[in-house]
Amino acid sequence: MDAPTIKSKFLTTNNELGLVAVGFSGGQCKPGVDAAPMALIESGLVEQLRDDLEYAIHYDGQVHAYTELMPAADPDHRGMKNPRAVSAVTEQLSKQVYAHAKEGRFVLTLGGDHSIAIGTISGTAKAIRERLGPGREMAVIWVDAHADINTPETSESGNIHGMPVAFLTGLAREKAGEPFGWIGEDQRVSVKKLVYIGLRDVDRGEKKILREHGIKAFSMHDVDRHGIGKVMDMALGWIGRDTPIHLSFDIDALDPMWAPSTGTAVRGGLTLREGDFIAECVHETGSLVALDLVEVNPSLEEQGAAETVRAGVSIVRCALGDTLL
Ligand SMILES: [Mn+2]
Repeated sequence: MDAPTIKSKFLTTNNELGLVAVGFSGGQCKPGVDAAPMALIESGLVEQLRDDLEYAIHYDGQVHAYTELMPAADPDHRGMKNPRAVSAVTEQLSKQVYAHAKEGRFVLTLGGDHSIAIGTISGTAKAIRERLGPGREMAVIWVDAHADINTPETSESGNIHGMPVAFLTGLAREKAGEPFGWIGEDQRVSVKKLVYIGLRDVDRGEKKILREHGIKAFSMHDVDRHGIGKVMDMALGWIGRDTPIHLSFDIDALDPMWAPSTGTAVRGGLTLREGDFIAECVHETGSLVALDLVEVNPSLEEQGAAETVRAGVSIVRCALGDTLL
């Protein structure tokens, strides 16, 4: 048998993977995205990661809906919808992800809407700081049609799945006692360590935020101009070789031709191969420590649901080391 390939230089062991399945849809208004983890698992994802890619998988066997954490009442706060529910879920998820990451495991989280990244990224950021030392900061690659960096004040919809990056970078903050007051400094990431790929539906207020903070972003315009190969060279060059990477992949980054069954589909997106290529390149760095796959909603499209799930499985496999040859 071949010697196992190096999966990530920042993991304690070469092949340990913590899997967290999050059936939560409260960061936006359309039901169904909570069914994605089960659809992905039923399509054989776990067996493929174990048998084909040789991961030892730590999975508690449940899709977490966190119903026990749901507040009896959840009125809007700073215009945010379901603020206490999203806060409670992400705070708990942050602990689950942290528990895997501090053991030196790769952490794979299957969402759920993109608000759950408040939990996943805060969890890995804290664990990486503790494991590698205070000067060592994690980078985030956010692959998405949207920037998800609205503050509660710039958001027009109030849906928190459009705000996770603002809370994770500290551009949006809350005090102790407010819903997102639990997010500590050691759980945040710097705007300088954030890279976007695939953007094409960015709100006016978000464009201002991206410009004012000098945030590195490769839109579909950049993909068209340079090709995905050059874009990945530039994106990974910005991050540097010796930095752990958390990849947060929103399936709506793909064009609806390949991933139609998602809550906020936008035409003019990445091809399936471009999405896979991004995941392959990030894997090849040997620096990937965590992956989120979010916003697959199997209930929206009768025809397209299966292919959207298949696209999601493909992205995960590529990010975890699958290769064409
Ligand atoms: Mn998103």
